[in-house]
Amino acid sequence: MQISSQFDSGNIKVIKATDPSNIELAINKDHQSDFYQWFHFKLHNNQRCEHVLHITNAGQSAYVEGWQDYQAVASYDRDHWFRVPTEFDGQNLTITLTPEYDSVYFAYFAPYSYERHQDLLHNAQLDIDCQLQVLGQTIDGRDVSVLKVGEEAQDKKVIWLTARQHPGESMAEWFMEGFIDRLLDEDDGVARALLNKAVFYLVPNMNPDGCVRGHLRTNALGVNLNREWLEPSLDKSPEVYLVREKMLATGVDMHLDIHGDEALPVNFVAGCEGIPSYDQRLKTLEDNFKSILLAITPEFQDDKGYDKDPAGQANLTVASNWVGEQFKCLAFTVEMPFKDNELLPDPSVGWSDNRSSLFGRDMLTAIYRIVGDLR
Ligand code: GEM
Ligand code: ZN
Repeated sequence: MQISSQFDSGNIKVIKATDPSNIELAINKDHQSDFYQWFHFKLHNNQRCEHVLHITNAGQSAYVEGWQDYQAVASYDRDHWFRVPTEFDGQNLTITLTPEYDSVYFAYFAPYSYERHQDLLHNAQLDIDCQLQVLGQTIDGRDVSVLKVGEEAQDKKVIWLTARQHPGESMAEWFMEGFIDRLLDEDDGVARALLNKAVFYLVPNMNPDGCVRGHLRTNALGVNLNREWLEPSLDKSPEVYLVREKMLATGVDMHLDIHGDEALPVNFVAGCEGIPSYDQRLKTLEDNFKSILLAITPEFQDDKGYDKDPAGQANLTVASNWVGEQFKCLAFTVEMPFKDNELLPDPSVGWSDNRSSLFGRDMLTAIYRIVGDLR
């Protein structure tokens, strides 16, 4: 029996792997950080017996409440990911599976690889309406890439989407894949009408280094990019620095920052109610956008979410708060679950790569319905 993780976004440490009924593993921390929760590894064994895998340090992970009612994902072909029986006893996360094939992958959520990221960018650039721009490089030397879709014009709004500041939240890039595919679909009326009203700047992956390294929450230097937006630096957080400079150059009329949430089994958004410039205009925009999204898809809800920030007390190091304050615009953090949408549960896959992608496609319609009111 072999267990390995030396591949894109791989993360596991093998403690003991001799007896299939008692495999002991641990998740590695992000480099230069105490955060950990993302795992992704391969088990190879030709014995068709029940395998019991214990992740022995789950009790000290970043978001322990994320393991309650959580089911790990597995795949034999690295394309279809399904949920497998998983229990948490407060310390150990225990996954149980009798494999159908010799090789099986396990992960915290369906991985989105760096190769697929490159394919997403380069397939998009083939579209006449899309320009692939490289803003600079990350700490490990990867491109900070943005897709510009459409052309600026006096009467057009400027809409930014950023995603996967937190690398373990791979659902964020599945969301972006669905969003981009639909936005570039020349047969899609919403997409075509929207491009007459807005130009888009899309960053499908804010943190490619952290993704490849198998991190949960930080970049190659262990920096949480979603706490860098007030004072980013080229030597600590070039990913944020470069995107933020581009935003200052283009202006922003609307921003969505796409994330995943470990604990809440729902899709939700977090607004800018705590920024100093919050006013009735922004509140009305936020309320209208949420009402629109509720009407578009039952995959969204607005009953559960983060605690609201008290007036004037928003953390302006957080992307959507800084953007909302800087540009006095509609800005949301969008959260999808690592678990499932409890309002529409699917026990076989839970919340998934495909449902994330479809949610991204639905977001286009919501933006189309609000774009005329942004300013
Ligand atoms: C969260 S967003 C921080 C809280 N935001 C608001 N507006 N309350 C983070 O960065 O901790 C996003 C995430 O981690 O998924
Ligand atoms: Zn996040």
